[in-house]
Amino acid sequence: MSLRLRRWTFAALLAAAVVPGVAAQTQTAPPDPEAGAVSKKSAADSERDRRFKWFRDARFGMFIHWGLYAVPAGTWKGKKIDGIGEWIMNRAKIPISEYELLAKDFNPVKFDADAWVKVAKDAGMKYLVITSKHHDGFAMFDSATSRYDIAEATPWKRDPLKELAAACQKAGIKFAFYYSQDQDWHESEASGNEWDFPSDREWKKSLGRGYFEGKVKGQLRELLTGYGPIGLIWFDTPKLITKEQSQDLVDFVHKLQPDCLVSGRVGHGVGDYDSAGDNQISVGNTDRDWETPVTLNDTWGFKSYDDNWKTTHVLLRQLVEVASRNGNYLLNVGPTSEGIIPQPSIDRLREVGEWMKVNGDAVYGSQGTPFAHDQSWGTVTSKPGKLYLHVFDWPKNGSLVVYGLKNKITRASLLAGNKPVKVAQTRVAALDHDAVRLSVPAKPPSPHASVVVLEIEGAPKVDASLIQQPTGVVELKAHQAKIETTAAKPTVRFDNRGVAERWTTEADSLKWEFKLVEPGTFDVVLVTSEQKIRHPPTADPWEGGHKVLVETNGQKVNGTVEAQSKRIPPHNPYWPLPITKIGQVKLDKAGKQTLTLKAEQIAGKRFGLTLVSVELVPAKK
Ligand code: FHN
Repeated sequence: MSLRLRRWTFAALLAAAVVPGVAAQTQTAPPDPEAGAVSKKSAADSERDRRFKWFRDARFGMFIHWGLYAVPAGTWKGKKIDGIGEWIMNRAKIPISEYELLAKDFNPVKFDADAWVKVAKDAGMKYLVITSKHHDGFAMFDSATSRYDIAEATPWKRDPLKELAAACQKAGIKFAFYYSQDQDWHESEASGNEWDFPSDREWKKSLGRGYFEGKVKGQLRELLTGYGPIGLIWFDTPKLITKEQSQDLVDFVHKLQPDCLVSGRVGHGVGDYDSAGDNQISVGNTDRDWETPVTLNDTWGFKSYDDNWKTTHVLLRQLVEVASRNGNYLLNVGPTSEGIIPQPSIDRLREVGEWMKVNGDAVYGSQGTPFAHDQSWGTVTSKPGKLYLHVFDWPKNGSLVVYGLKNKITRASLLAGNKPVKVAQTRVAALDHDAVRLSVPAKPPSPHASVVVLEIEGAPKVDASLIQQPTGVVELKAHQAKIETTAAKPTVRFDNRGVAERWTTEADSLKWEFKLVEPGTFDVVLVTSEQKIRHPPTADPWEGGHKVLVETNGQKVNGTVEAQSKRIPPHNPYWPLPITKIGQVKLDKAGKQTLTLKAEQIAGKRFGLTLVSVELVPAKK
């Protein structure tokens, strides 16, 4: 049996299976650029385009996790508590009666809504999503539904969400709410609190009616009627919620504010758009809108001792990678209980904003890359008539090369300063191979990503093959393979990163077709993935020892998967990638080639073989 997962559909197929709360996606074929026919949009598509316009234009938003958890800030009774800061109540099993007392110490006298919104605006963010109620059940607004709220239970007595709504309105930033609909550790009819409400609740097959109809809908009604137009409701962690309840919430939100979008984490695939896993940059390119939430350090809610800040370089890489895959990047800050956004966050956001001021055209309202393969130097976004090359590794020899573009380029320039760049296009008809060579200055305009704009004639036409890159490397990503199996169905599936996981049987294999430009001798390198880094770390995040067989061009290479070295991908730093070189192959003819990877013996069956890609790397002479 063979199952071809096309690039634009595979994440769609699998997202729902692997990420809690990710919406299932409808499968529709993308327009065929070669066909030349302009398909008529259905009324539903046009309506969706209208509702999503601001979201697609924005591409970049600010997430804010702010709540009572900012008071203990990761430390409970003198002990540092592992994990993300806003989970302290759960991790330390703090009884409700004790946790409630934190409200007395929550006095954010330094809070300034305009100042927070300015930080977002200066960073180039176009929307802001704040926790109106997180899993701890505490409402960060003046709620008439529950007295467990900031205006009644704290000495501060203000409603910061009212102030933020007004500040966003003034600044032209879309305002939105996070709302934890399922976990509410303050309520017995919700999910999550097994320490106050003992876990013998076998009967609990859904969110309790009193909680759902009372607190959840009551508070959502307040949020959707008292704070002006709301861009979206960011639901989270669907667990107990039934499909009917998820749909009920979607309808409830749309009834109160028809244009308000609903995040996929409302559950059961009924949200308006998809959500990738936390800190997970999806391969995207589905026909659904999607977003990924990312932390600036490792926590969402403030933790006084979490100093593992991502660099500006990594943040920009993530932002651009997400845009290049048609997604939105929602970057989180966790303010202190005094109401201050930590300075390291502000510093990085300012630098991101400086880059966006110059290069924002390549991100706002952009669409993803038309290419099937990644570029060795960075990534690509597009707009009608334009391709934006985001170059993270600026060429040292002054020549930036792009393979596979068939359109005529009418002009090439650096986005910074609109300086023209010399361009040469060549074509080898026998190989159906097109190359663009750009003569770029020695010094990159940006220390992070320098953007080269290609103005092209017509809609992008690209070679759909996986082409060997100008560096000589052939990169065959797991999700770009055809899965073959001798079993009734394969066990292998792909996570949001496009990584093959659950490869636990010898029945499955992966097969790629690719285009070789420069024949030669190549090292065969397997790039595998550890499980996501957790705090505290999981005991054994990776399994090796699998015996594999690679077949290409009539040659066979056997090997064992080992962690000979590790890579940390800049855009997905929570997943270290163990690397194994298993041998060499000689490919002596340019043109179409195939490569098959078989698992001859899977050693560990917990995770199995977790494959990112097979690479053919020119062997050193
Ligand atoms: O449990 C939450 C977590 O605290 C945080 O809010 C993140 C943000 O995406 N969502 C949940 C975990 O996925």
